[in-house]
Amino acid sequence: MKKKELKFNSLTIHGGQSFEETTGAVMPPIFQTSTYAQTSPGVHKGYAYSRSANPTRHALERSIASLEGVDYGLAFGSGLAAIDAVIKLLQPGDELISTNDLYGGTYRLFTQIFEKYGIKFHFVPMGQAQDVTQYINAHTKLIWVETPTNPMMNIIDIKAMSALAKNAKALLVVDNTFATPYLQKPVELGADIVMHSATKYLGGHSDVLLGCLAVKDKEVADQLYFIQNSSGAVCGPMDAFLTLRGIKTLHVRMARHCENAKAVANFLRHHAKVEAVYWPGFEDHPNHAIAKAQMKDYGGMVSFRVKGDRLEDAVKVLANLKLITLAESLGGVESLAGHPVTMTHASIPKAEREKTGVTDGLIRLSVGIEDEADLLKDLEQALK
Ligand code: P1T
Repeated sequence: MKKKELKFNSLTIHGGQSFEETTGAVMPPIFQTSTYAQTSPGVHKGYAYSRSANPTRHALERSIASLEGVDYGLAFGSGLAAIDAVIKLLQPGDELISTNDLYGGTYRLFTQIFEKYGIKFHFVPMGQAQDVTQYINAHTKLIWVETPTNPMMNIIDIKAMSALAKNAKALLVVDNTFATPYLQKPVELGADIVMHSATKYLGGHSDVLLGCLAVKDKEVADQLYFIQNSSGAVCGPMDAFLTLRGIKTLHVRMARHCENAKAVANFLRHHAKVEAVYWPGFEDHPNHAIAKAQMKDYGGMVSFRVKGDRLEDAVKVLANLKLITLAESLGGVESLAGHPVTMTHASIPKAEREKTGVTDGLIRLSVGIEDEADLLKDLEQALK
């Protein structure tokens, strides 16, 4: 059976993988080496120096490419390192259109690092694709989409954004961290590059920091490989190994994350101390129909606003949680709660974040795969 014909649940385990050649090891060994013996200058077995290529990293890069349905994968030391590589495709004077609701670290990288190199960023709501058209001009080189968005769980129509990008001859990049390829395949919907903070669901166990790119076209992949090797923000072999191990259970974990998040979203929605709940599975979510069309299920993330939207109430709820841990990050097997205003989105100016709904009373939950009843009990007692 050809690997390309495998279904997703088999690809997570076998995609791009084969037994290690010299020993038959079923799991890829952790090639903890910086360099490789050469028999004559430049004559080697495909590996010369681990910044350029490392077999464990390669195994992960092949896996991520196969999951996203493309030929090219690249792995970096963090999600932000992967994003950094993508933006280095641009030149001074180029413009990028990004969703205005996105991970605070991505916003900080765009505005505080790359703006000073002459790249112009437009942060715009992307809920309605036609609202983006007015920002497109001859300098537009890249459209940056995060969907579902962090933390407001907005849904962006990838197909519609792809049509806009193609018209503008710009690249469409989708940060697929929240959905993962289990739920959403951006390249099938027209994206050129898919980006992941593999620190989250792909790794899945909150024990590794890593970023990946899956790239459709060889020419773009070659440029990104040149940047990866030249800038050097690669991941280490141990981290590549841990991420590969995480990926092997991605489909099983994601199904359970989705189930538990649905239960949590419905519980919060009917709670007297909760003002609003943000989860794309609700039929009255503004882009529910698009979520339904482009995603297999609605993911493990749920955000909500405490009644009255006061900082002290949100802080009190967070401090009262017993099973759910107050921490940055998401996508691990354990449930985490975060306060975007003071944590993940603190680097976005108040006026900017409030436009998207990131206010003092907002709490973000990464719903883990514990027993649903225990999670609901913890939320109930914390809200009390
Ligand atoms: O943390 P790192 O692996 O560098 O990934 C950055 C990143 C990129 N894109 C999205 C959608 C993300 O959520 C993140 C990281 N986010 C968190 C740490 C967080 O708690 O939201």
